[in-house]
Amino acid sequence: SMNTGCAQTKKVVQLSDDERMEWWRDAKFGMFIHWGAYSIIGGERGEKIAGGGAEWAMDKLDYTIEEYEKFPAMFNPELFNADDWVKMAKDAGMKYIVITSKHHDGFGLWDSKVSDYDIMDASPFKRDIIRELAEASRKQGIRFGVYHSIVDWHHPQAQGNLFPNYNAGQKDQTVVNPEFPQYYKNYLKPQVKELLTNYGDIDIVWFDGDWIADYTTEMGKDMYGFIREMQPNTIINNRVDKGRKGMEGMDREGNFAGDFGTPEQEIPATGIAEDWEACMTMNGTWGYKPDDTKWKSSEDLIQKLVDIVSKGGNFLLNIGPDGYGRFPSQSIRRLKALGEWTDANGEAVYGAKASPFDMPEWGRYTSKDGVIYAHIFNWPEDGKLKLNKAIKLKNASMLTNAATLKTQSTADGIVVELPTEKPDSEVIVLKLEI
Ligand code: FUL
Repeated sequence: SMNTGCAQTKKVVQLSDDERMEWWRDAKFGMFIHWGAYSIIGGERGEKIAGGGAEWAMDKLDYTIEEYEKFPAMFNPELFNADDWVKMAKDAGMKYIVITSKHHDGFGLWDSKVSDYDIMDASPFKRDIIRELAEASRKQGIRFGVYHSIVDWHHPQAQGNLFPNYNAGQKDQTVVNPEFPQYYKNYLKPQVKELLTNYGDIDIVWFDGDWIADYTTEMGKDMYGFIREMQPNTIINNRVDKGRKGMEGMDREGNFAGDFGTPEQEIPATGIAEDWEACMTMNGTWGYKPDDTKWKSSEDLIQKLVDIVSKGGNFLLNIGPDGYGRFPSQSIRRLKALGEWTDANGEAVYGAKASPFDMPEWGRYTSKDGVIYAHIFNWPEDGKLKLNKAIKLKNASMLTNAATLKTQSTADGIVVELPTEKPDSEVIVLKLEI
């Protein structure tokens, strides 16, 4: 494979933490992609993975390593087109992509010299998926990152105690594979090095599997430094650190807990001072599972995006493409709705800050200098929208209609008179100039 040598030849300017995080803080909305050999198993014996997490098929369906290897050997997603995927993300209003370079099953989607268990050697596809997506992202002007699992069910030293073939199903989290440090040094780090040196800028490194008993705080610290040395300006999630899910342990002072928190399938009830990103599925599973029925509505997803931005976070919304390389049609429909909404209302999302006020019962606020945005989830029946008392209003209009809306001053604050009929949009946004 070709080594572009970018990291070696390009002069890299070391940014301050705030400068480094700036694009990410403004971006607000990204696409997560869970894709791998498990994407061709999704529907098989669906009831055994009924709880979601079809990407866990190897574990949940009790495959041995040898049994599972037949799936990479069949993984031949001839309909995959990186440009199409990136365009769908962009059109949905997403500013970055994070794809699984390797999930827990251990199968790599890039051309690896460290292992033969990769797309070039273990599958008939023989196209470097990470390279194609990295290049398409750069060409279309969106940021690119990789999800990389620390746990590796294909590697005898890194299966952890969740995989039933290791320690005969023991769930004791204190069990340690004494050889894990060898995997860390001779396999995991070299993998990460390939990803960080052969593909130009990797904007985000999103670790997972840090719960594995064998992974230590020292390794996390070492890994964080190792990556920043290769690419000083990349952004790393808090799961690089041992056992740091959600917001737990976020500590920008020590900086070792990573750069942002990763609440999973949940939106923290109130805003958090640290940087954070909520990752979420559109349905009930990360990996492809055609019999899944738990699809969130487009309206729900748009409101979740607004909710997250109003609390100062980012939204990483997942797609689980199928084994041919297609996004599920249900996902495509939702991406289109998100795109239409962000197209019309993006001003109230990108670069916006958390709400300075308590949550109103009709929806959410976001803010920018001199402007408050009111996102209406529940259209008031009498058409009167009560603003927070602290708002000193100069002008109110809808984002999609510049006409000034009438207002009344009351002892309780300003009331905006809305059109009696709710315009046809999942969330109507008012621009309040203050
Ligand atoms: C979890 C993983 O176990 C899931 O499979 C998924 O990748 C999610 C984002 O993180 O911890």
